Amino acid sequence: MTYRSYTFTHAIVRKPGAGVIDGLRAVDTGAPDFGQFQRDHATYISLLKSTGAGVSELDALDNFPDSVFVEDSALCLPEVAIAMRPGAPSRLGEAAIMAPVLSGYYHEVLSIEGPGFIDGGDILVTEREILVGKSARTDAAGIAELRSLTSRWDYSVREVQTPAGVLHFKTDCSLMDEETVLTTKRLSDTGCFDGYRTINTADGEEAAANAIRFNELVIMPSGFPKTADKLSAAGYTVREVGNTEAAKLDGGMSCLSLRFSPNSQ
Ligand code: CIR
Repeated sequence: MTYRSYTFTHAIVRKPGAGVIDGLRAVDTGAPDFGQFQRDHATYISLLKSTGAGVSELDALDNFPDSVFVEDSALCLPEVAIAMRPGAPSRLGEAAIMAPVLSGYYHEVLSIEGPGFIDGGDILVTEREILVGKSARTDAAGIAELRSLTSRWDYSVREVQTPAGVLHFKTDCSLMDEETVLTTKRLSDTGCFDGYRTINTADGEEAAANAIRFNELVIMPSGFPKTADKLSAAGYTVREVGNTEAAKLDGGMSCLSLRFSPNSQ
């Protein structure tokens, strides 16, 4: 398969544990329903698998309520996997647990050592660069360390700003193809996607921005019909997954997997 920033041979997911109901949230809208969370997670996994990718399903981690959101623990590039340094104290330990898993796929696994912090959810890898949003979880020192680690492979890391009150940069955007980003208007208005083609989420459907392009599919949360129609009209093959329970914990489609095509395989 030709490498593209949206074609993947593998994904890693982690089963939600019963403790997921204690996950972090910006606003408490009630505890997630564990059974519904599990059912939506199973649908998500079956969609990833339907594209032909190998999906590794890790066991739940009882001591880490947010560990179902595996994206934040690592960045997976074709050449290297890098364990992140999550900015929430309760999540810091998730990266060290993910690193040995990634060693099963990569010859080289590096780590952000600190003192800075960086969450995978703040990182958007496109064909031409790596955009990283500063946020409440990701700081300039974390971004600088990522820049230093990836310079060996000539990656260009660009620091941008996650909108105030938005958890992660990718809460508000997703890569659709080599030149197209699905984004909220509040994020595209910052100019960070100048030079890309952008598709804005429909008004009132900002929560649809956290979707994933995974091989031939665009996997998005259900309940955002106008944005789904826009994407279908633009030629994407859209699949919807219930996300009501993960959304109570500020999580969505990208957070639930690490997606990658390692060169070493
Ligand atoms: C957290 O606050 O860390 C989790 N409740 C949600 C993480 C969502 N992850 C992501 O956007 N990449």
